[in-house]
Amino acid sequence: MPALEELRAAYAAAGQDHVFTFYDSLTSTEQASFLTQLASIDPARITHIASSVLSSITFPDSTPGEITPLPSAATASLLTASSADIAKWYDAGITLLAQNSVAVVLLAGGQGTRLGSADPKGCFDIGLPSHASLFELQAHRILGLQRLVQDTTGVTKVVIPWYIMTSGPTRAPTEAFFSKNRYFGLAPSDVIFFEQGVLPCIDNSGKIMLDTPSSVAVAPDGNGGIYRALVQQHVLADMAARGVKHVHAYCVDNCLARLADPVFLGFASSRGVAVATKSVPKRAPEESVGLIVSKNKRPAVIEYSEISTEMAAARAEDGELALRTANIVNHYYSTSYLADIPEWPESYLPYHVARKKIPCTDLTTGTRIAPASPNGIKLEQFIFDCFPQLQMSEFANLEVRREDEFSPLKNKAGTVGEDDADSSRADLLRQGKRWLLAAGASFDDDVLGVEVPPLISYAGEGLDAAKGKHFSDTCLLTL
Ligand code: UD2
Repeated sequence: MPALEELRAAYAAAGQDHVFTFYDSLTSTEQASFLTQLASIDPARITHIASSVLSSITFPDSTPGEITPLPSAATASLLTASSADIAKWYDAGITLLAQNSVAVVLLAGGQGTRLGSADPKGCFDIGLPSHASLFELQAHRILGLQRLVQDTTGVTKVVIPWYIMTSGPTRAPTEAFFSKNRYFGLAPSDVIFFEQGVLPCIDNSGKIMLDTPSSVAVAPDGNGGIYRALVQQHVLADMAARGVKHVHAYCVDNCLARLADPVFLGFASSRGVAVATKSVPKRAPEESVGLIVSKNKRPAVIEYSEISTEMAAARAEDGELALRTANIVNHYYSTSYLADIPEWPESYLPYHVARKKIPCTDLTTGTRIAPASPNGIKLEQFIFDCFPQLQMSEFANLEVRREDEFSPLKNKAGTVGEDDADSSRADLLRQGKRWLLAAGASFDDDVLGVEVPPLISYAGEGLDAAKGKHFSDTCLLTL
C-alpha cells in the first residue's frame, strides 16, 4: 500500500492531485478507503487515456481508412454453405467438445439500462411458457450439449466450463441468482464468476471526477475489459489447467445464443484462426449493431454509435446494404491467441468515449451534483477492437441465420417495438415450431410456436418422438 505522500506525488505528476481536495477533512476511515481506491488507479494511465480520447477525431468515422466488406476468403455463410461442410464443421466441433478442450465466456457485466430492469439482464424472464430466465436457457444449453456430446461420442464426462464475466453492479445479484437456482443443474465448480475492471470517469478536460469527497467516480471498463480481466482474474490460468484450447464468448441478452456451438467451433478451428466471429445480415441501416468490415485490409468492427448515417445507409449495386455484416457479440478465440494478452501494449485496444450524466462532487463547494445533461465521460473498451490487430488470415467470419441465432433483448417491451421480450419470446417459440415441423409434428395455423427446452434439443436434433404430435396451442414441449 503506497504511502500518502507517494500517492500525492503520483497524482500530482499526472495532473490529477485535485482528487485530494477534501482529503484532510475526511475521517480516518474515509481516508483509508479512499487511499485504497486511489492506489488501485494508475493516474498516469488515466491522464494518457484522457489526452488521447479528448484529442482524437470525433465520431462518426473516427479514423480514416479504406473500408470495404470482408473478403470472401475470410467469411462463410450457413445460408450458402453445403450441408457437407456444415456437417464437417459440426463433427469437428463435437470432437473438440469431447476432448474437453472448449470453454464458454459469458459477457454479463452490462447494466440493462435500456431494458428498465434493475436486475442483471440474464435474470430476465421473457415470458416463455416455462418462464425460464436467460441464464437458465443458457445454462441448460451447456448441460444439454454436454449430454449430447457424451451420448454421441461415448466419452463418459464432458465438461464445458462456463466463465461468467460480471461488473461491480452485476456481480452480487448474478451470483445470488445462480445460487438460488442451484446453478440450474450445472456443477458449481464448472461455473466460474469473475469481475471486469473499472475506469475512473473523467470530466471534459480530462480530470478524474470525484463521486463523493472520499471516492472517485468509476464505471465498468466496457466488454473489452474482458481481456485484462481474463489475465488479472486468473481465468486464462484456470482454462490452461483444464486443457482448454477453444473459447466461445457471447452476449447475455440473446435468447437464441448457441453456447459452444459445435458448428462454429469446427468452422473456426478448421481454419486455424486466432479469432472468429458470427454475424447475421443487417436488418436495416439504423439497426443498432456493429458492422464487421475490412478496414485497411484488417478485420474491424464499426460500432453503430460511431458510424455515419451515410455509411450505414450506402447501397451496393445489387440494392443491398453495402455494409451488411452485422456483429452479434458472438466470438471465438484460440487460447494460443489469448495467451499473448499480457504482452499487449496499452494501445492494443482503443478507448471509446461515452458522454454521460455522471453524479459527482463539486470541487469548489464540496456539494453533490446530479447533472441534468452529460457532464463527463465514461471510458470503455470494446471486445471486438482486437480484430484490427490481426492479419485477415488469422480471422474468420461465419454468417448465420438471424431467425435461428440472434434475437437480442435490448428494449423495454412496448417501447421501441423490436429487440424486446416480446420479440425474443416470439423468435424462440417460432424456432421450436420449425424444429417440430421438421420432425413431423403438426400445428393449428394460429399457433405461433412451442417452447422446446434446451434439455430436450440443443439445435433441433433429437425430436423424433414428436413425430405425429399435433399442437393446438403455444406450450412447453414435453416428450
Ligand atoms: C453490442 C455490440 C454491437 C452489437 C450489439 C448486438 C459491443 C461493444 N457492441 O452493442 O456491435 O453486436 O451488441 O446486440 O459489443 N458488457 C459487459 N461489460 C460492459 C459492457 C457490456 O460485460 O462493461 C456485455 C453486456 O452484458 C452484453 C454485451 O457486453 O452481454 C453487449 O453489451 P450491450 O448489450 O450493452 O452492447 P450493445 O447492445 O450496445
